[in-house]
Amino acid sequence: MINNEIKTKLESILEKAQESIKAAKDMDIINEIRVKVLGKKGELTAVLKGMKDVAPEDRPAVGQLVNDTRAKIETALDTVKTRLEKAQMEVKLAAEKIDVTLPARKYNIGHSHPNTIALEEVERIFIGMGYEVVEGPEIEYDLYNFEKLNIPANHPAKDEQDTFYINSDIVLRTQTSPAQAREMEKGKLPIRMISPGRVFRSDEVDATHSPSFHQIEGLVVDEHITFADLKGTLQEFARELFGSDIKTKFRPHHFPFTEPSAEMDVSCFKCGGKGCRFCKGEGWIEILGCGMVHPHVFEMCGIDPEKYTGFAFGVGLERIALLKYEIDDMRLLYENDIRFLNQF
Ligand code: 2U9
Repeated sequence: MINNEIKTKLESILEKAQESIKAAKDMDIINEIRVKVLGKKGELTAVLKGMKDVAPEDRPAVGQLVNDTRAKIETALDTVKTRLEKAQMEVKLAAEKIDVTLPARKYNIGHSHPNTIALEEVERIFIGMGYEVVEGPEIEYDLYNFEKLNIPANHPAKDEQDTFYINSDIVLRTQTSPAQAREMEKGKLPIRMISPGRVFRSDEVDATHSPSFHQIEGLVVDEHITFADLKGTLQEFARELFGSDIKTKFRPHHFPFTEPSAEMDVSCFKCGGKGCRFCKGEGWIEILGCGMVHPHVFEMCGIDPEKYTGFAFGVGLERIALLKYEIDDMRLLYENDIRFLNQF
């Protein structure tokens, strides 16, 4: 009697389970059915717990019946599980379909800044003449930025208006010369170097000024270096940069760190020297400052001025970039507008 009751109960469990498995729409429902029927507190487990009331001789047959029912339900669950997973995968594959015939997305790699292009060009020219590129710190001791370059305490260039002071001993360098003074102090001679980098001056922003700009300075120190070496080198530099038919002109000037000092002009590469709007009718364009290193600078940097001579020069990188690419406002160089940069 009990056996029949159990048999009917098992058939009912199986039938109901198969029906709900068949109707299941997703894996959550399948898992719920598995717990509800086969779980620890499930319907089939409850039947097993009733085995104590079954006569011992009938227990194997009833046990077999429970196992068969469990196996049938598991098979049904697995079949639907496989079907649902397959359907899920098909939906996923359809949604993630890639059209390999679409053109690739354009990769924007940006553009070199005109300052960078000009710097690389200047470096290329001087490296070709055997110069080394040496960089120095942007925050400098007053000692290296001024004193060792023969700019004494009362010099106008030291005025608060021109220099950003961090404290009374430390400044944002106003020129890259301190990097050269440091190189001289190392005592390894001869020297043939250029020193490019950012410099700072307390200037108002306008079309030709900025509180932060870039310089390239050069320094040659050896025995028997003369003003003729300076002229030959800088003439060659100008020809490489602006064209082989360029003429150069040296005008006397004054810098505290060089003696004698000069400024170098190049013949206008737009009009060939006749005079045009670009050179403001002059036929000449000012390019750089230069001179023979002052003996006092040598002394302060530990070099014997009786044995060694040398020349130095300084050029504004922005000035070269503006001239070379015919840009009429320096501020354009600092806006980083890709439409501007793409033109060079
Ligand atoms: C040492 C000794 C001397 C570097 C020099 C200039 C002339 C010069 C200006 C160009 C435009 C600065 O950027 S600018 O405003 N520079 O005219 N610079 S000679 O002379 C040195 C450097 C280092 C030890």
